[in-house]
Amino acid sequence: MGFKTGIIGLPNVGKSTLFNALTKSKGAQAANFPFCTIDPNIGEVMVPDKRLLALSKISASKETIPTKMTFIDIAGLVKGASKGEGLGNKFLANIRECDALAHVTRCFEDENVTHVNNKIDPEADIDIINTELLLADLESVTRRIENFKKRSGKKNDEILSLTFLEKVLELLESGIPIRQGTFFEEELNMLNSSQFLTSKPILFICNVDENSIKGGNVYSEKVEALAKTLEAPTLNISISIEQELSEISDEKELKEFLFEMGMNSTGLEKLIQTGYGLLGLCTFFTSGPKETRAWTIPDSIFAPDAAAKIHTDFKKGFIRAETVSYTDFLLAGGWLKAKELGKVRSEGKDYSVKDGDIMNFLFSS
Ligand SMILES: Nc1nc2c(ncn2[C@@H]2O[C@H](COP(=O)(O)OP(=O)(O)O)[C@@H](O)[C@H]2O)c(=O)[nH]1
Ligand SMILES: [Mg+2]
Repeated sequence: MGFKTGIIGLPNVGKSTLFNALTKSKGAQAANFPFCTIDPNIGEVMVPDKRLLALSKISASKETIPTKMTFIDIAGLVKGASKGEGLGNKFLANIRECDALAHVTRCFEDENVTHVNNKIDPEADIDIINTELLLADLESVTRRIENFKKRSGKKNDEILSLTFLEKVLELLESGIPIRQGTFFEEELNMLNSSQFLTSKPILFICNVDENSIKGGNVYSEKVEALAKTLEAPTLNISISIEQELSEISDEKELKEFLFEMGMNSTGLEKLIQTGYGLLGLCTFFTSGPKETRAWTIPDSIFAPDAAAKIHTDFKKGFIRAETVSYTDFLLAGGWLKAKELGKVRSEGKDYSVKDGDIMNFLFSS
C-alpha cells in the first residue's frame, strides 16, 4: 500500500465526494446526510508524473507503472468524538493508521446542503476537530504516563521515555498540537513510533465554490490565516468541479475544461504535490524494455533502502547502483548513450537518492 492520507472533517463538507473524485470509485456514498460513510473507504490513486511516460517512450518499455498513493475516506468527526460521540472511537482509530491528514473544510454556500452546525464557519469547524484530536491525544498520553509510573521499579521495556511523554503532555495541555513541538532526534524516533493524532502532518483543503478556486473567498482566507498559525499548508479545491473532472476520460477534453475554468492542474494533482512535499517524499524510477516504473520514497534515503522498495534481496545483496539523473537520461536518449557520455554514475551504500533519479541496482543473490 502507498502512503496513506486520511481525509477528515465535519460531516457534509464534501469528503466522500472528494474521495470519489480522487479514486473514481462509486464506493463511498456521497449523500446529503451526516454519517453516510460508516466504514472507512480506502482507495488507491495513481500518482500522475509526466516524467514516467517520457522515460517509458525512451526505453520502449512494454509496461508503464506509476507509483500510488492511498486515500482513506474517514467518516465525519463530530464534537465529542474523543468521548465516543458519533462513531468517535472508530474514527479516531482510522485516523491513527494514516501517515498524513487532509482536513476538508466547508468554504462554499449552498442552502441545499445542510451544515451540521447550521452555519458556514470553517474556523469554528476546524477548532471542533482539532480539539477532539487534542483531547484524544491528551487521554492517550495521560494513560501512558500512568502506566509508566505503575511499572517503575519493575523491568522497564518502554520505548518511550517519561521525559518525552511529559513534554508531549505539556504541549497538549497548552492546546498545542504535537507536530508544533520541538523535539530532539531521539525524541523524534519516539514520536514516530507513538502514533499520536496531532503529530501527523496535516494540510487543509478549502472546499470552495467554482469561482473561488484561484483567488479563494472570505471563508478560505480565514482557513489560510488559521492554518498559518498551525504551520500547515492550505489548498483551494472546488470538490464539485473535481467531481465533474473525474468523469472526463478524454485527455484533450480534460485540458480544455481545465483551461475554461482557469485551472493549471486538477485538484488531485495539487493534492498529491502538496502531500508529497508535506510528507517529505520523492520519486525515483527504474526503466528498461520490460517496464518503466515510478517508486515513492522518503526524501534522500540511502540507495540500499530505496532498493528495498523493489525487493528486500536488493538491499541484502546491494553492491552498487547505476544512477543517472532524469535530465541526463532524457538528453542522452537512454541508458546506452548516457553511459557513453559518462552520465551514468556508480553509486554506493552512502548515496542518498535524489528525486528523478533513474536507477539500476546491482546485487549479489
Ligand atoms: N455545492 C456543493 N455541494 C457539494 C460540494 N461538495 C460536496 N457537496 C454536496 O454536499 C453533500 C455532502 O457531501 P459528502 O461528500 O457526502 O460529504 P461528507 O459527509 O463530508 O463525506 C452532498 O450532497 C454533496 O453533493 C461542493 O463543492 N459544492
Ligand atoms: Mg462522507
